Amino acid sequence: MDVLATAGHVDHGKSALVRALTGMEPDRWAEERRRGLTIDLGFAWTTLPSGRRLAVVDVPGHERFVGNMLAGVGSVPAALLVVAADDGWSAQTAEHVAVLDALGVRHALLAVTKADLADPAPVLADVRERLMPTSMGVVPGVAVSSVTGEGLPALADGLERLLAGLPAADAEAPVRLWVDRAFTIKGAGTVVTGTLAAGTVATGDRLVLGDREVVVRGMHSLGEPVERASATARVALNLRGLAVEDLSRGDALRTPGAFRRTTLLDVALTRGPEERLPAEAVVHIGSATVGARLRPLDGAVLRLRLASPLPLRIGDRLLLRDPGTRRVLGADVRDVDPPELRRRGAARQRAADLLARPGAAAELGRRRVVRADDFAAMGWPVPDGATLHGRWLMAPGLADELAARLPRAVTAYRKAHPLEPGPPAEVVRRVLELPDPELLTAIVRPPLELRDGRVVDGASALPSDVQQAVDRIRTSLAADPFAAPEAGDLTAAGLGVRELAAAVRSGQLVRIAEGIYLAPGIEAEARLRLTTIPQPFTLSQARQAWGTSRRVAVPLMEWLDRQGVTVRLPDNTRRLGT
Ligand SMILES: Nc1nc2c(ncn2[C@@H]2O[C@H](COP(=O)(O)OP(=O)(O)OP(=O)(O)O)[C@@H](O)[C@H]2O)c(=O)[nH]1
Ligand SMILES: [Mg+2]
Repeated sequence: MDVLATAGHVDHGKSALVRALTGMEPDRWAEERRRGLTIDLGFAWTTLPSGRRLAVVDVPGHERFVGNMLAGVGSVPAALLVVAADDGWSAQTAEHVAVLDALGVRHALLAVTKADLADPAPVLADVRERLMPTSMGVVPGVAVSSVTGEGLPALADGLERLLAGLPAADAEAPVRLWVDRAFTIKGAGTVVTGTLAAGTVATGDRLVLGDREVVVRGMHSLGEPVERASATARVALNLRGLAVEDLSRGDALRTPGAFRRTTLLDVALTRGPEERLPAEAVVHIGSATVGARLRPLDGAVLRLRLASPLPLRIGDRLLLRDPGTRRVLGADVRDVDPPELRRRGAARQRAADLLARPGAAAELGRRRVVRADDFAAMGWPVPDGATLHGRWLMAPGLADELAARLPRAVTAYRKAHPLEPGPPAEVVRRVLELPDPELLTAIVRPPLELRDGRVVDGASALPSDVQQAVDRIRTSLAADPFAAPEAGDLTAAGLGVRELAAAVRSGQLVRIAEGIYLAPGIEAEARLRLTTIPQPFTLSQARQAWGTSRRVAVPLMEWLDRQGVTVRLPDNTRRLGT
């Protein structure tokens, strides 16, 4: 199916033409039919001679209802511009064309109506010329009369050609259905309608609205029940889990996780600005309308702060409208999660960066590490060379760079904390400025290892049960540094000769003599206590200063002699060495 919207000045015959083309009444409200004036969007459809199905969103031309017009054209890829032969190019012709141009609509057909009332040729020529510099470029035109039926076959023909030239919509893309109507149907509940511009919706699908989940209970397309519909399509969804009061025009039903809602974004104007920008404007996308504060960064680049969040992606086209002057500008979303700009000159630099269209690789480089789903939801593809680690996407080369930095960081930590086997993962995470310790698995490489929540040198690190036993011994030695564990305690803790040797190699214990193990730093502690007693001293005096038994004191004294900490005198007493 294809979908297009009408456009054009009030009373130029848009609805009459839709009626003549489809046989359906686009003016849904009694008030509209009574006044002969379209107020809100109308919907009609037909099958063209080729069999092609076409849905038409009929918009109001009256200047007061331009907001409704904007909601109608926001999601359609093509337009049917209607100009009356007896009136020609008019105020809302110009306004609607400016809107289509700002939205970047490239496919259009011109219908000059009321050909039974005036010669359509001059209007055809004039309007086609005025369209030339817009996004629509060279637009084919047909003269029609909805009263006599003249030109209707040529119109159908022109539509066939227009639709055949439309690029195919992406049926695999995530869904963002901008709601244009919400109502209740007795017995069915809440129903919303919209133009599906991309993606596929099927009954049973889970979608999100704001941060609520809803389920598609049933759906219709062009008045018929369907199981699924792919873009481009008009759809009516019957939703479970939602009251009609919870919804309104401008809400978006989205594939869960596929879009991020944002209130701050950077955009680049499609053109200009030729005049000073207003400080505030209304942002239109799809059927949504949100107030925004404009902060020009430099040239055509602006930062927008929205009054309420919108689900936006990089590459989205927005329409900025100043309701006072009715001026419209097109703007492309360049970043939905922009950095703060604090330094002097940061705004100008940011504008230059965005105008250079950095691309996904540069963007990831700037962010270093980002949640993969978040990056995709911003609208970026996965750049070449990026690496995925669990839920995280890392910039090309970053893991290698951090892995190369890590050994020095571990060595520095161990120097500062000689009693620990290595830095805790959380410390390393902070030092490397990573958002999640999970990422360390990508960065800790041999001989370093992640063990028991720490980054350790695999060559000297202990198996975790041994490490735990050693930790217990070290804890008791911290309380009483000279109370070397008894042989039985070591055996009970599972520490045999090999394990103890490994603990000594890793610098966590000091072997004083066979079966006597103390903590590193014992030398300084022993010396300190010996300075408190008269020199020279006996073994027994040293033992008392250390508060230990002969089992420990005898080998420790000899070990200290060997280290030169103490000097043995001929009478078997000792003094401290120099
Ligand atoms: N003679 C003649 N009258 C027409 C033709 N098309 C529309 N009209 C008349 O023009 C008037 C306005 O037509 P509509 O179709 O309601 O115009 P519109 O563009 O939909 O107007 P809005 O929706 O209010 O912007 C109606 O009285 C129509 O009957 C035509 O081809 N020939
Ligand atoms: Mg109308």
